[in-house]
Amino acid sequence: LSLYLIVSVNGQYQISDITGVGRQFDGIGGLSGGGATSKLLVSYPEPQRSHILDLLFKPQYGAALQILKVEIGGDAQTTDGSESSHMHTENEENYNRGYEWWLMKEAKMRNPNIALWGLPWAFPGWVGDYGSTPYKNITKAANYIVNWVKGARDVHNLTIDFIGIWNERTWDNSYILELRSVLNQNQLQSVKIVAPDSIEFYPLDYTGFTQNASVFNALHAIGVHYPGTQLPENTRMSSLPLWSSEDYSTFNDDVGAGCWARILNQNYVNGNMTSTIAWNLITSYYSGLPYPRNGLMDAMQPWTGSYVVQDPIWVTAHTTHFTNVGWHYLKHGSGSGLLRGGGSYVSLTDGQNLTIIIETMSHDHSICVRPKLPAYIVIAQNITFTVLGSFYGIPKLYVYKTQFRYDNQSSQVFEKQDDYTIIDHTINLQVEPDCVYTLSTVYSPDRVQENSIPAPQPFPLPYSENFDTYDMDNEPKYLAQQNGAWEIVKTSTESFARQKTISRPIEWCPAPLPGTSAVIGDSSWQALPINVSIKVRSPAVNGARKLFVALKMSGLGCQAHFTSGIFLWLMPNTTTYSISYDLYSLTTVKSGQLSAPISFDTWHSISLSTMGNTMSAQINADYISAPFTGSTMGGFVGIGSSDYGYSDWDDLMIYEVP
Ligand code: 147
Repeated sequence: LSLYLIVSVNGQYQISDITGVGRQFDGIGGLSGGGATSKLLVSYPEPQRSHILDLLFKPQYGAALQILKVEIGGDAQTTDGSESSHMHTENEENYNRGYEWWLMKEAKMRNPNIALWGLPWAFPGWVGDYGSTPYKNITKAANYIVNWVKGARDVHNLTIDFIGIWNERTWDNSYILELRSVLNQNQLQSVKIVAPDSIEFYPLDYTGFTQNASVFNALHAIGVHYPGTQLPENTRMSSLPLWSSEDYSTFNDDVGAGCWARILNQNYVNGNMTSTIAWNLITSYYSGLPYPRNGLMDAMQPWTGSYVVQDPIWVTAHTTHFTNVGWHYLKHGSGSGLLRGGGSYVSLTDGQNLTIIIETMSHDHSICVRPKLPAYIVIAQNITFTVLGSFYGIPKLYVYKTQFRYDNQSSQVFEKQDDYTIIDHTINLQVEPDCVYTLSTVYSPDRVQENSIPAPQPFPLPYSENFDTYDMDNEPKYLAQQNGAWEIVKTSTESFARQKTISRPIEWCPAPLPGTSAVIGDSSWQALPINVSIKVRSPAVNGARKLFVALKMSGLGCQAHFTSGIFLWLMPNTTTYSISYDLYSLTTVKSGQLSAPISFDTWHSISLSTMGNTMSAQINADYISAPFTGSTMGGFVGIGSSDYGYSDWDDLMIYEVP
């Protein structure tokens, strides 16, 4: 008998607004960027691209996200690549680079109420007078960010709702005040500042941050990262909205979905946080880059249109289909709280409607990337809710259920159940571990079943790219810039890709690369022959000093110190070439002289291949061959430069293994 007592527990809870409601619900969002996480999405074929965007943004359809947060590109590596700045240099502005503008427009098209949010990771060097912080000249930095907000409005007709400071780096109170004042000077009073976007779990006490009354007044919300659902007591009681402004970052299997379900509820229950943003929105970066499958769903097959709708999408739906930003949570103990048998419940209302979300994620099935999750137990439980106040007369609720199973039975994911008829103002539920339930007066249709998703295929070979089919300033498809910014340049006679970052950015990575790089293809590629044409200007007009063409590039992201591969290096205006197995060219394994220099301002044809134990290169008319003794790891095809400066690239060919 005693055995039975410990496997199930009863709990009684009130759902009531008699003593008022809790904090305002500010929405669930996804983060595109930080960095380059949506790179492959934009080149998807139709109709798959539209299907995917529907799954992310269309109300009551898939994730139905309420917020889209994007990176404000800064030309430097920010996790899975670099995103282009709208001002590579102080004297130019361009609002047609990259894919975040496109993504924001697609999101708005599907949900005009979606909130938009911009946050920088890296900055172009000039913003900080070529130092390592953007706060050296706060007026310059504020103007740079406000330009991005104005570009969104004037070029794309997008209204930016929120703007941040500097992702996970120091904040500066005078910069926050300056940003507020430059926004106001530009009639952008409606653009709200969220800060500091720092990592909380160290743990950081934010009261010092908001003690300054003018800073407090300049802020709309405190945004913290990976809070593990907790905040220090004095921060948790702040009258400012508290947001988990980056969270999740977990492999998107059902444990990842469990993580997401648990934090979506418990960020409010434990931490008073009323908005949670998933890093990242969608896995649209090559596998082989850091944090694989950390998106709410995967779409990394633009060449086939293949994608996977993972369960974090449907966990999101449990909240977003049944709420709107501006609703209120019910208070702790009268609609929101922890469950006796483990797990949590939250209730939200607009004054009339009621939505209750229950999650019972077990410890091992809801571990997130960070911080460490303390041990706890979840057991089966009988839950009784007594419905009071404005909700007293509600006759029935729609019910949606997810149950993740780890016992060879199939999971149920966001399945509509029979309606629940409320008798005697009482709701009774028997709940197992690893479930999410939504009970709501709001109806949402059954989960959409995706049909005819194309099968995945390896990167298509042979592959050729002549950069002729783009508009000026477009970022070339499939070419995943890792540091720097590649854009299409069109002249009356030719069209090619140019790397356009000409000075060292204010980097975000702790151990940044000294130059530029971009990769394409597949992280498992071994022996491949490639051809590419290069052209470079003199350093006097910002040409790069040393270019590379690479095979087998691996160890990317912020780990540039560990990037290995076969790197063929060429020095413009000289006859010197060299080969190294690392991106920093620390160990030269072969070097020599060409019969003619890599002259400025003309195209040079380069080939590189490996076969068995031999690597070979052809540079114009010169042929080089050497034994290959480097890493056996596969990797991408890559191009780039040892420093910052223009480099031009054309006619890239990647052949099948002969
Ligand atoms: C965050 C970044 O803001 C994202 O761009 C992305 O890199 C994400 C990946 O999980 O992580 O930054 C963090 C990186 C490391 C830690 C915390 C946040 N950490 O090790 O505690």
